[in-house]
Amino acid sequence: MGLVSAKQFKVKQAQVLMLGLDSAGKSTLLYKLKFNDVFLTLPTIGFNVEMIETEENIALTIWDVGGQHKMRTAWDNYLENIDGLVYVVDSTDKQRLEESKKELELILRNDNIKNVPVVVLANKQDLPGALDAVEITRRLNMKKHCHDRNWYVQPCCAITGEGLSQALRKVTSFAKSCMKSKQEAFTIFKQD
Ligand SMILES: Nc1nc2c(ncn2[C@@H]2O[C@H](COP(=O)(O)OP(=O)(O)O)[C@@H](O)[C@H]2O)c(=O)[nH]1
Ligand SMILES: [Mg+2]
Repeated sequence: MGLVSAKQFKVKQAQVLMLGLDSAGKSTLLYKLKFNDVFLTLPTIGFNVEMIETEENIALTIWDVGGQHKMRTAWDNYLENIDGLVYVVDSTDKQRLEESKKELELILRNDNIKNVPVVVLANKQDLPGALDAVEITRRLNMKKHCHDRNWYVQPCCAITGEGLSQALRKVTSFAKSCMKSKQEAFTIFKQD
């Protein structure tokens, strides 16, 4: 039997959903974050899930859900009770950024993720012609669609890991404040 330290009991669990079009790099990002390694990925059927421990007494359970067209209708099923949304875009795929924006708009309209913070990962920054964070912010119309929640656009590369520690820090702090406001709302609800 292993000993469990008091510290471990204090670790909070945050649920983070990772979405984005197929081939944006979601699964590569998930495994880079978890194992600090690059794996050969196949198109995700269903989902992958990994728990990532952070330095701030919070463990993120990250759900990576398949992004192919036929699977996007299932995204709704994963939107309940999440503390953060990570939305991944391929920063070089200018043709599909419009499609990606529309999918993000659809998700954000869902009542289940009202006020849930969003971190956009502008992935594949290692490739020539990758759009920067300012341009991705503009093309996804973030200021309009996310005016009612915390949001951030982080440029990154899933292969080298560039930008991922900043992304993880942002997701963690957003998820923490999301959990805190849910807890406060619950306490007020109980008092009423
Ligand atoms: N050059 C480059 N390729 C990447 C990057 N991230 C993912 N890829 C590649 O993009 C392809 C799709 O990645 P995958 O993780 O399966 O995308 P998913 O469908 O969103 O899960 C794979 O060939 C990855 O190796 C990146 O940051 N840079
Ligand atoms: Mg995948």
